[in-house]
Amino acid sequence: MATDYFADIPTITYRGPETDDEFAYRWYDKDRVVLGKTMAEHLRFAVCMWHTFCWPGSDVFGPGTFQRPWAAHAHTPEGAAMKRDAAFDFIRRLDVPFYCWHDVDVSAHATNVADCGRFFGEAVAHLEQLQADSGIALLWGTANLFSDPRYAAGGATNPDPEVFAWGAMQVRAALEATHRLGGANYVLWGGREGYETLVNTDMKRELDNLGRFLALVVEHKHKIGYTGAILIEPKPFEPTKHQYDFDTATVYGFLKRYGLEDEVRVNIEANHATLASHTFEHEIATASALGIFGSIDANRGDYQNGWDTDQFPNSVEELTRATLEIVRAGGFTTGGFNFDAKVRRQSIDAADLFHGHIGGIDTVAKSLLNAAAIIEDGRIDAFRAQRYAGWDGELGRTIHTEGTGLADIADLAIARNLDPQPRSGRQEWLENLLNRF
Ligand code: XUL
Ligand code: CO
Repeated sequence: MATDYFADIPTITYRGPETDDEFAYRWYDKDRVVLGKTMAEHLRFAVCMWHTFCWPGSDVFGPGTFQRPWAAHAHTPEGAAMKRDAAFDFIRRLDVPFYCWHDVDVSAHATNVADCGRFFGEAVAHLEQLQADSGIALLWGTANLFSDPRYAAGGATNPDPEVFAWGAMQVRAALEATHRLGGANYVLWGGREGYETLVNTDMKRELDNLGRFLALVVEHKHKIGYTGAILIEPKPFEPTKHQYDFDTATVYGFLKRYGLEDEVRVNIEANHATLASHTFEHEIATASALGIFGSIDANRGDYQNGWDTDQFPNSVEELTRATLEIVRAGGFTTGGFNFDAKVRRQSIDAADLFHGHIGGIDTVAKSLLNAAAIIEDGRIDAFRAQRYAGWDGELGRTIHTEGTGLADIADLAIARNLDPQPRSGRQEWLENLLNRF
């Protein structure tokens, strides 16, 4: 079963900002060198399997609106293969280097352990072939421990240890498949690792079980010799009322508690950051400061709706601030920009999938150029450096010297008769400067 669903769409190439071509990049010029690396190396774009090839265009008030040729059969092994072929055809035409999956996105639908193993095994063998033929690589794999009704009360945090064990079965298979396919990262998003009400929830036990699960994943990673990064994707709520991986800082506290802060990093999603009442760049800067920055799920929310709308990013201004933090953090190592984004329910055509991705890619690419210009200009970073310059001086160093106590510093303030004066933070001037880019 093959499909020519995308046959009318040409391969997307860079044509520059003046082009009228709707199937071209205006800013993403993959071989252009920016701050010492090509744009492709900086941005490491990935297409996600779930929104782009699995989601039917349904919402809570109505069924799917899309008529993808593979959709009606995707629960069967033949239909799942057709979906995988279509996905690689799409990614090849988009000319991006990576893709991402959940186990259930690429596999036929299984209801028992035997089919689970068989269907997923077939899928992975096929993906290995598709990757080899196309040169498209796996940015990350993950296991879906939230859609099947058996996960209604969570995966690792389920009150029933049999569900924990089912989850272990799925995650072992997905982690080993990620290893086999050369995936750069393995992601855990705790979709239902949280609670609806404390009336029925033993939080301490659930947190300990989640910590146990993560420790087992890390241990297995080392056992099989997988060298990619393990990433947790924070999200404050949705689908559960309260999720344990609320935001980057909460995840860090959790990792510290279970001794995993050197083993696990974060996959930061823009829309999850805004749901947690943070800016996207706040989450990136937090991860960078704590040494756990991993990867990005690129999308945007809606400032009026306040739920996870997963739209394609389209604000160069917002993305510039985020990209600046990524560059300041030293850029990606294993991570990249995965489009965890979906076209709207009325955008039913094959072309719409391209327009969504082209717009998102160009928005991020233009933002990288802006961030590079800001860094090359140097005035903002120079202001920041000068603002903290005292910490490189004698007093700053003394405060940080091992053995200096609170009383020593207090005595010093008295002895020197210190009288520190407020200085302008120059926010308006800096914001004006930023806007010029
Ligand atoms: C859900 C979400 C997931 C993860 C992978 O909000 O972002 O798609 O990225 O499980
Ligand atoms: Co995501």
